[in-house]
Amino acid sequence: MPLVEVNFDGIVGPSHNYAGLSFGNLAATGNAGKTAHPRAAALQGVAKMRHNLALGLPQGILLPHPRPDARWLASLATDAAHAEPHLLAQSLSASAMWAANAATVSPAPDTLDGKCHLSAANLVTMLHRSHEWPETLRQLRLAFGGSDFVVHAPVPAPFSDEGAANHMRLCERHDAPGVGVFVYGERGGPFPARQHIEASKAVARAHGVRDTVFAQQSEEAIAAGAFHNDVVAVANETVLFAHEQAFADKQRLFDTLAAKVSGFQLVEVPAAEISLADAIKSYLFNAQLVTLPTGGMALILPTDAQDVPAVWNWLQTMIAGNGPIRQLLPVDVRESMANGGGPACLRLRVVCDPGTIDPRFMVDAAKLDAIAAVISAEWPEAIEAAQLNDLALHAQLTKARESLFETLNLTV
Ligand code: SUG
Repeated sequence: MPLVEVNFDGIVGPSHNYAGLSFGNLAATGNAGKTAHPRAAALQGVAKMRHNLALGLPQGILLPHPRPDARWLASLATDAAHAEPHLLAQSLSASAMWAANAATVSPAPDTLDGKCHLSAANLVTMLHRSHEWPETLRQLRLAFGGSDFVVHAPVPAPFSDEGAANHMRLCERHDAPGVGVFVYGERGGPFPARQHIEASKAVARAHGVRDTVFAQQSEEAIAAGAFHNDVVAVANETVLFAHEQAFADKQRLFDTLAAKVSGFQLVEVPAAEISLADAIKSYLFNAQLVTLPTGGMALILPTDAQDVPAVWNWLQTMIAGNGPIRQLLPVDVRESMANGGGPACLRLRVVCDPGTIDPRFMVDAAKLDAIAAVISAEWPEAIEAAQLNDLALHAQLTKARESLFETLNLTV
């Protein structure tokens, strides 16, 4: 079976809420305290997967983490019944839904040992995300337990790593050797730079990536709210789609890629046409740029991009031209978007033979129906900020997750 790109979407967990925990993520802090709708959020995620399956794209899943995270609270010598509200909120986030932050992936054609390497991200910059990695690692070791894969534990603190959200791969075709572009940050104005260059270098070394490029995110992008590179740039095969202000030294990056990648195509959006602020509000770059089985590339982008006239007009002009991106396919992921997570945040890309993945982590339309039935029956309809300390709600969250795992024949 040839190597293909499989997208693993994080199923939105039943604790999805707006606690405003991510400093530097303008949507998340701007929506702090609003009522969240976990059931609708998770069904939006399932609808996106159905949409992508219907395009003929193979689809996988990663599963919600236990919330509140009792193991993490125990490591702080407390529990959900006694934790102070600020700690309880940190233990309840459904942030594992953003699977692009689960790991960095280097497919087999790029690595010295010819295996596909995955490194779980430590996510140490944000407290609510810093305790994701043990469950992420457990799931990755199950899903990618076969001999074609090597799954690595995270890089140690303090070198912060946010996974594939700061990594791009350019190649002639998915199954051909590619260049791993590791994007790191140094400064972000008032906001933290979440990807440390030492973490990127350690991951590249651990994976044995033959061809690497290290590129710095621009300070202005992070300061404008691009807390991850995938908020201002996305790559697929030979194409890099990026905002003019995404990188600190864009010319060096573009020249390097042009020299390394045969057929390299840059689709750059000028700041004069779409400001960084509009790019971040619309999340047009936080799109899944995919090669369709029928040929040509499509941009699966949030419906929010339609609401920003400068963005939608620019996209219409792009499509009318003769560039490599031939279709715009909007998907509604508004509940996730309100926490700063678009279509690309919700998925982890793995180029592999789908037959080598634990089948419990692969989905088809029938399995998505079964997942949607559990979500509809068990996910809370709404979670308000004042409910976060409700022990009955916590019991519901645990039961909902257990039902999903049972349906998928997985152990919690
Ligand atoms: O880490 N939001 C996430 C959004 C992650 C988006 N992922 C990518 N760009 N790949 C974050 O900032 C908000 C959670 C809260 O505030 O409760 C949050 O974690």
